[in-house]
Amino acid sequence: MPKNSDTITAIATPSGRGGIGIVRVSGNKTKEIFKALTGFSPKARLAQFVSFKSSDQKIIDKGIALYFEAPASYTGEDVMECHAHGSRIILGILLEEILSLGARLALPGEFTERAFINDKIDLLQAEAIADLIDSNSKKAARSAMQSLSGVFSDSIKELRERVFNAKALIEAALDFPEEEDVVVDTLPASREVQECLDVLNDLISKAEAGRVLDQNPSIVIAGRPNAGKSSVLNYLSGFDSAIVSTTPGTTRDVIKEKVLLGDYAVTLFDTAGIRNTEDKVEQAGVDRARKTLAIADIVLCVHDNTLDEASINVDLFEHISPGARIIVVRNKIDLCDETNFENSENEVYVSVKTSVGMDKLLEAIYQHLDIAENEEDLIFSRQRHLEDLHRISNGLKSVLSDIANGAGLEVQAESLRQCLSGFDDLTGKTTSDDVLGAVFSKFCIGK
Ligand SMILES: Nc1nc2c(ncn2[C@@H]2O[C@H](COP(=O)(O)OP(=O)(O)O)[C@@H](O)[C@H]2O)c(=O)[nH]1
Ligand SMILES: [Mg+2]
Repeated sequence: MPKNSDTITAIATPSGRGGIGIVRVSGNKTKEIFKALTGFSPKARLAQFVSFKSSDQKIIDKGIALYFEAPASYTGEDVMECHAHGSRIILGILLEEILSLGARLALPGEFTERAFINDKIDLLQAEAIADLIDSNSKKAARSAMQSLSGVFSDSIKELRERVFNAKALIEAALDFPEEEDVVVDTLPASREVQECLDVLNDLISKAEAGRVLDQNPSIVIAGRPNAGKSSVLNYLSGFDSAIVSTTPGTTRDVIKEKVLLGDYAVTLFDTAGIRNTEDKVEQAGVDRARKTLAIADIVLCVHDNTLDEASINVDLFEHISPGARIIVVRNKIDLCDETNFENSENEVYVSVKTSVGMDKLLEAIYQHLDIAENEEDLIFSRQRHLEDLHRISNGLKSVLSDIANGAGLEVQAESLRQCLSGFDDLTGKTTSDDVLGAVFSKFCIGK
């Protein structure tokens, strides 16, 4: 029996306690399961308050049962949702009961995979669902939502249509018998292909800009011993994860914290103060600090502002990855006599101790994190998308040069056909099982 004819079930809410927990069922046994479990016949799209009962008629829980009739459901099949109390035990018993009624446990992403198979969504939208669930910033969530609504898919479909039309132009010329001496006007086709390429390049740049959305930017805090690095980490993370001490060389290992800064989830790294030291353990920490700098998206170079310029750690800059943004954080201004400080997006004067200027530091960080102001300028993309988009772009470029070099029409049409298959891979029309498997297996169970 093909696996898609099974009725599947899973707990759809995260594990742990909660007010409500949901068990989902999808497939052609759903109706029977609904009846057996609740004693009622399901009514589509109506919230029915029921007692969920086991086969020996014991009440498992009371809650809401929802029924969606195929094809008007998430998966495109008959779907039931049991909204019970959010206890792992209750949900577990409910799940066992549904399994005993003939369903099997769903694989990760299997509900969404069925939605894809039943043409409720394309592959780009399926990926957007996973990206939405996993999104770690408001911007990422909004951008994933746009893809889920079909904005990315629609641009791809529109572009595919245009490439298809360009191919039709070329194929129409192909239909002339060879012996007829017609001069084929290649201009309309080449103009159309060039326009497609322009639109595609715009999509590629939005997709490249949106590539960062699913990655937590790394913010590395570095500088001399005692400059106040660990204090900055504790301030930004909102709790004391690193030991703050007057003894230089206290932080030896790299301390890593995932925190939410405003709209953004970031990973903060506190590092050992960079200096030459005889202490082997401290030296190992310094080496790690240097390595961490190489992966930084943003480096906060913390400097004790009571010290002179010469003590800024120049050695530190050598190790920072070339693409990283650097913010010089001049700390301990509470100890300085001066009160007029000029802040810029790359240099801020703060006192972690009194919090003065820390709002400016956050603003500077936000500015560097702000990859694009408008969500429309970003497409939440994956490596797979970029590879397919570049493949199509290369295909279109070679068609243009084929046309320019007067290559045969058959060659041009074939190149365009390959571009079309690139679009189909992207939306999942012809995507290989391996790629599909890789996409859906990364979903959580119950989605
Ligand atoms: N007066 C003052 N002291 C600070 C400030 N920030 C940190 N310190 C102190 O400087 C010392 C070193 O701080 P720490 O965060 O451990 O520095 P690290 O070695 O760079 O990690 C500690 O005694 C902190 O209390 C500040 O803004 N003002
Ligand atoms: Mg420290």
